[in-house]
Amino acid sequence: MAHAELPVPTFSSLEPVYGDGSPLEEAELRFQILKAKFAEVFNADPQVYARSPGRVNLIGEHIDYEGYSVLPMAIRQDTIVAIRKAGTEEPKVLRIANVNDKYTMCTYPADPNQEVDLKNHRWGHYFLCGYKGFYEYAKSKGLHVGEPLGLDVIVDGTVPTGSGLSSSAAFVCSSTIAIMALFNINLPKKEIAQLTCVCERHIGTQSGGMDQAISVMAKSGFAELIDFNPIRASDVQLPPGGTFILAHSLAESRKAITAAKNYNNRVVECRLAAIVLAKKLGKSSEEAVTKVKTLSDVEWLCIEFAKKHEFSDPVFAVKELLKEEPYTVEDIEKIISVPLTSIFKDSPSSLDVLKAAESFKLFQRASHVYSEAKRVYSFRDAMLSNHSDEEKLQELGELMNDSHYSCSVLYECSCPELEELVKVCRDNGALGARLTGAGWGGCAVTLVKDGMIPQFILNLKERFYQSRIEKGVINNTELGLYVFASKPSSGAAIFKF
Ligand code: NG1
Repeated sequence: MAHAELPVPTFSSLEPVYGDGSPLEEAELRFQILKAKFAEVFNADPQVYARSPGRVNLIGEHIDYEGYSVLPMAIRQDTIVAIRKAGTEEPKVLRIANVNDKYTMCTYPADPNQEVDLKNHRWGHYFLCGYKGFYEYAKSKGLHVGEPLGLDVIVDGTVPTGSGLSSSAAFVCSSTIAIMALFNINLPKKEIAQLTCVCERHIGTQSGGMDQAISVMAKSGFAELIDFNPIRASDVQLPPGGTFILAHSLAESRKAITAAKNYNNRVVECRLAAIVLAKKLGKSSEEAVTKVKTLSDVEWLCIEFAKKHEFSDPVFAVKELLKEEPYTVEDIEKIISVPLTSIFKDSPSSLDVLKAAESFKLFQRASHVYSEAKRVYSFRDAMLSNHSDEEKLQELGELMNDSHYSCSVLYECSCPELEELVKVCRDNGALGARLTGAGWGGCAVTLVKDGMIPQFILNLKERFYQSRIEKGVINNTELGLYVFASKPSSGAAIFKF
């Protein structure tokens, strides 16, 4: 059976996930601490544990929500959720604690219909996303899971937060899977990937499904080409001789909090670009507004247009039909004859975007999305080609550099710290370097020849981190948390001991 058709695996020991040697020892210690913390806080043992990893996206940025394929791999850092059903005494509550005392206990009523309070962001909200999503799923499938119960939960996460490595998806996926396991429900991984993507939208970001898909479906040793609608994962083997190094820019990317200006803003800009293109390519206003949701919906129209001019690239249509200057609300409404507020009337987070934005860069965003979508396939093709490993690594590096340029200049999701870091990586021999994840802070991923790794990390330390260590931004001893080599790791798992 295909990997994605299988349920999330359940293990009674840690080896199948954490391997042996020091990773296993480290995991054993984490589980011991979790168990002890559970006893201390709730005076009981957890009934079940679930873990789900963070990820690094190698290429394909800000295109998953436009329906395009992406190419991430799971990293070894993960989130573990330990859980048990609490007593039946009233009031029933969700008590969510963390092994790290920095995250104080969050308490919520055991009510799956409660809204997530987006104006007061709390770390426990991500668990609530999984809790709500689980009950919505059960209801939609007519599953009898009984009256909502109180739950006791302890969380342990090693994915650095705000780093573009998807600590949020690791948390939402491990929470959802832990709750499901508590109710003895398991599903094919591709369905859990879809379900957890819907869960995470309760946090107020209009996410695509990349992070949850790779966190749930990853396979040790492989990156995955993830396709959407329907979700699919195909294994991609990275060429030998090169390693992906992750380096944190030390600027925190706070996606949920800055959504109206950054992440959701770009989702809205892409939708508007798609609607304007549809209108310019002959669709009626009504059809454009009701049927066109993403740039992938109008790609075929753009290609038809390009072909009439003896081109085949949808970017040709973008260049011919959209202006480079930002569009005001009035500019767009004049073209499509529909008020923007009515297009987004059912999406409060999009209405927040309209309130926060003065104008929209449709040309730049559409150019990024179509060109980045193409780079994902070029990246995959480079790996499958019969070129030498050396040539393959060069090609991958160049595509990563092109992707970064597009993210930085056309999509404007970089920041000064990431720009500096990417430059330092390239100046010190990286084959390619780019921001990874949503951007506006967080990590860069850089491809480095194996033989150069120790010297490369040393140079990064000297040329990027040293001044920050001196300013007290980070501690010398913590450097390993901010720069590390990463091999493709395995996906979500359940533990019952
Ligand atoms: P981060 O912020 O790196 O976890 C976000 C989205 C992805 C994708 C990338 C940009 C969530 C959970 N994840 O990732 O779906 O759109 O940005 O490629 O919102």
